[in-house]
Amino acid sequence: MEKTVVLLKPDALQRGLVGEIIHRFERKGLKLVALKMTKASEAIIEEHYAHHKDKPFFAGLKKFMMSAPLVCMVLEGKDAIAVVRKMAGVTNGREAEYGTIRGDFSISQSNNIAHVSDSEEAAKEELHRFFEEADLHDWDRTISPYLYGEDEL
Ligand code: FUP
Repeated sequence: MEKTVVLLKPDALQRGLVGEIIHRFERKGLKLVALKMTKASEAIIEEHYAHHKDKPFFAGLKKFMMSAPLVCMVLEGKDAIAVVRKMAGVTNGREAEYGTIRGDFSISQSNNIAHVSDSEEAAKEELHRFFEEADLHDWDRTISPYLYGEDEL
């Protein structure tokens, strides 16, 4: 099964939305395999958003991402990367569809509640960037046969 990384940003933590968002992922059927809080260093944020480092909004983005701990999780499931991207909605909260996390909770392009992996390559890199091997839990979810068809498992 595919793994994807979600980082709940400081606005999610400050606004008390962490439980609501994890609840959405759990109800969807995604399996939580890692969950932790971490205060991101400047170096980690610069690496994570390296593709934006010359943009005018970069200093503000960095300040925002370091203003409170991040709630970091790894979710597992069939096509988890695409499923979680769809649940998050597009980057700009003002344009994100209602029913998505950003569409329901954000009115901003920068303070948009969550970062989610956007490709297999990004998911692998982010997993190594934000997690240690010991953070990952390979637990047996007994209800999996009820969440997926036999051919999907
Ligand atoms: P995403 O893949 O959805 O995280 O989106 P991007 O890589 O385009 O953006 C990364 C972060 O930069 C997002 F959290 C939003 C922020 N950003 C801005 O603040 N202003 C912009 O014009 C574009 C992105």
